[in-house]
Amino acid sequence: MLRRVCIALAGLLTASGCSEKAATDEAGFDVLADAADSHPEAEGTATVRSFANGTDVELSLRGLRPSTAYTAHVHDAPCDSSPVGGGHWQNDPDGGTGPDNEIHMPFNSYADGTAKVSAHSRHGEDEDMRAIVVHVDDVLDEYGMESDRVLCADLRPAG
Ligand SMILES: [Cu+2]
Repeated sequence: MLRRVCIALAGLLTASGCSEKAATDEAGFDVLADAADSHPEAEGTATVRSFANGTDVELSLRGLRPSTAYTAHVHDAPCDSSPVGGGHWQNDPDGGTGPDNEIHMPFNSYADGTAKVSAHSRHGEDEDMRAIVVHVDDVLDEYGMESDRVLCADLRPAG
């Protein structure tokens, strides 16, 4: 689901009002087939607000395994790509894999299986921010998972 809004207060919109514009993407997460056994109830939403000089990401998740370590990243391809979501989005393709060039969101779920995650990047809107992928590490063997990718949310329509 894609929603773009120009942030402007009604009645205060001026000719330059859209210079403050932000692009907001709201997307729902889908459980990946390989994670259906380990995460049968997982769901949630991703909200990405991109400004000229920064991007805010918020994740709201439910149905995760309790008190478990996860990592989410902004990815550079749609959820129907192979592998799911492609690779990590990078601000600069030659800039390396550090958190200043990618958007990394390591987090732990709460005991009730929920998680609230927020991250900020100093890099602004980029059409190559295509998906958010949530990874888990420590249940792969237990469930015979071939991939650590659990959930994916498309930030933009494919194509
Ligand atoms: Cu990732």
